[in-house]
Amino acid sequence: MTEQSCRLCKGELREVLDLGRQPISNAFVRAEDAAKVPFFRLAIGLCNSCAMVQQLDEVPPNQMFHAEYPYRASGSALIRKHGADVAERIIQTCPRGHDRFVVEVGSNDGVMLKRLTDAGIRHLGVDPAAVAADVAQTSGVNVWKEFFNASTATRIRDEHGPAHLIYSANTISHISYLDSIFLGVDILLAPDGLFVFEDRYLGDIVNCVYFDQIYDEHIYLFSVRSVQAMAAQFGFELIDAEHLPLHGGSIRYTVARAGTSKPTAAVAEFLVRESAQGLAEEATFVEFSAAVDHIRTDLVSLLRDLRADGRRVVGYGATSRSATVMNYCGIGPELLPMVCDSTPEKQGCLTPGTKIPVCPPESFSNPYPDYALLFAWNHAEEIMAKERLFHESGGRWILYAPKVHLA
Ligand code: DWN
Ligand code: ZN
Repeated sequence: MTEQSCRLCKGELREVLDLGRQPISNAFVRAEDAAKVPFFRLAIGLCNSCAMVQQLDEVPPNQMFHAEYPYRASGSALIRKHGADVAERIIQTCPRGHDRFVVEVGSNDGVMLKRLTDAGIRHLGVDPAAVAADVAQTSGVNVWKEFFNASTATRIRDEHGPAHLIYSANTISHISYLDSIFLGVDILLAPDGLFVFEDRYLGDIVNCVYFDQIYDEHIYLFSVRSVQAMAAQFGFELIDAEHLPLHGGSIRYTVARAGTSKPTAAVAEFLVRESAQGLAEEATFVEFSAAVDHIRTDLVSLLRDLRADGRRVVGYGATSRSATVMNYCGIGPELLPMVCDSTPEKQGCLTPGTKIPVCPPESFSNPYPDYALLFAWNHAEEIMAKERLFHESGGRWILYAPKVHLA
């Protein structure tokens, strides 16, 4: 189903980038099931009216976010620390002895809510990824294993009362039916409550050519302008926007009921920067598309040259994003014999579409390759520290954005 009009404002959508036929990015399956992995056309469009960048084709949510969804938020030190920081901030805003109810949409394995549990703050996580939710429940977190929408919100409110804070990280942009999300927020949120969500930032994606942030799960690529328009459309107001260094650059959006809070200066400042960057201009994406193509040409020729020289190259981090890179560039086992990853649920499986074996991290040093293509670049600091012996023994990291380079 190809969207021609904006999912939010029904404005005209203009296609600005086509990354071709792509698999479901987290469809890590055993070899015998690899041929069954569904594909779709990965292309994005820019809305003429509200500037929302969004997928043109769409994968059904239950095919992406099913019970065995393999991503584990606690799988990196970066996200564990971020979860702790967010929880600490929430705890600071909860005056002792006051009853506060916090709902997290997309709570995954409880990396943030675990801390609220320990602090005795009333909370509820909502996440359809049942196996990840089981991990959260085991650590005492309250979770409902389902999708958040208007009907879930109604039942939460009936059972727990209004929420003072609805928080979400890297989830709201993954949901196409945002009208039901905002209706749910309207039903569940206390009159002076806040809806706070964090998502990768279009400004950084365009600026640093992070084209791998475009994959099935990322229905929308938010900008401050498009989020402001979206909130207003549903009777809310964007009152703050805070840049975070996560995942190559993210924004924490704070939304309140319209007219209940005065927006901070940050919102206006971002809008000025975005119009200077041309984030609502088609020409910006023509340039972006050319830069993406350039990366593909350079990366494939580098991998081919290294193979011709008899060098051994492997992948590091079987991220969701790596599916976009490998399938768009046509990188298969002949160029990359394996990808190592620390997520047990991915090990022993094949990468979606390109069918490269995913191996445990121990296999990385047994023996070290000559080069490692770092798909988990957003965790570069942790990974490079962990694998410093690779570099000390002459190994080189290959990175591909904003340009292909070695480290
Ligand atoms: O938006 C999303 C982000 C938040 O998480 C989701 N749509 C899905 C997921 O995206 P991702 O798979 O690109 O996430 P990460 O956090 O970039 O994935 C890191 C991958 O790297 C994981 O599979 C684990 C692996 N890893 C590793 O093998 N060794 C990570 C670290 C830190 C390591 O040391
Ligand atoms: Zn629109």
